[in-house]
Amino acid sequence: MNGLPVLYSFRRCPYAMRARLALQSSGQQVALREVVLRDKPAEMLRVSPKGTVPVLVQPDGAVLEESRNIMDWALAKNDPEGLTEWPSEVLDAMEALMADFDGPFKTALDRYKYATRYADADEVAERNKAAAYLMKLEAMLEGQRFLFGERMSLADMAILPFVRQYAHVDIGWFREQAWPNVVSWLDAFLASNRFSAIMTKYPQWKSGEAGVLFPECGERV
Ligand SMILES: N[C@@H](CCC(=O)N[C@@H](CS)C(=O)NCC(=O)O)C(=O)O
Repeated sequence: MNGLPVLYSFRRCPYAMRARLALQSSGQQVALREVVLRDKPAEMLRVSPKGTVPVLVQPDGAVLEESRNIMDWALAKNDPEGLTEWPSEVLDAMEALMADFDGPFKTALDRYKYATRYADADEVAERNKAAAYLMKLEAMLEGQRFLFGERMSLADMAILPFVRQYAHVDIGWFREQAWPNVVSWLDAFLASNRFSAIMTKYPQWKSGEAGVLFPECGERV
């Protein structure tokens, strides 16, 4: 495991999920250290004091502490699925879409999911704010399997874990809404080998341990 980048990760975190999805697609192996958010390892906080996961530490000590940067780093090394290989105008549209989901969609999602933590949050209003972004995806998915065509893109990979989080706040309600394309897109992702390969359960990493080799076989599944 020596010489491999280290990834501090948390299984259920959507940001860590998308980092693992990109690493798994690229076949870039890391030593994964499973973090418990209420008990973050001192080793992680030393290199990334802001204390969020995922964090990737390269063998030369360089630190990536934003999930999008970890995705971009892995896919720049190797992108066998062509997740980033699209015409420049499509790549621009993907960036704009990912910014919407990382920004106002995620803000509304947090205030919907954790409404009790925000004194002024109206759960239904926040749910509706986020829903407007899902209606945009619904239109994009009309007649095609993925957001930008018949194959997965960086944007699908970056956004799906957050749509999963939204859906699971109230899955019954989510399934009844007028977005059948979004439901099918999410269901196909949740049923995929790709998803199960990044959702393996690992015990909490303890200082001095090597970490777990991820992805397990270094190949895309
Ligand atoms: N902008 C960061 C956000 C990462 C983030 O907020 N992760 C959450 C977990 S899903 C976290 O670590 N929160 C810190 C905490 O809960 O203590 C990224 O893209 O990596």
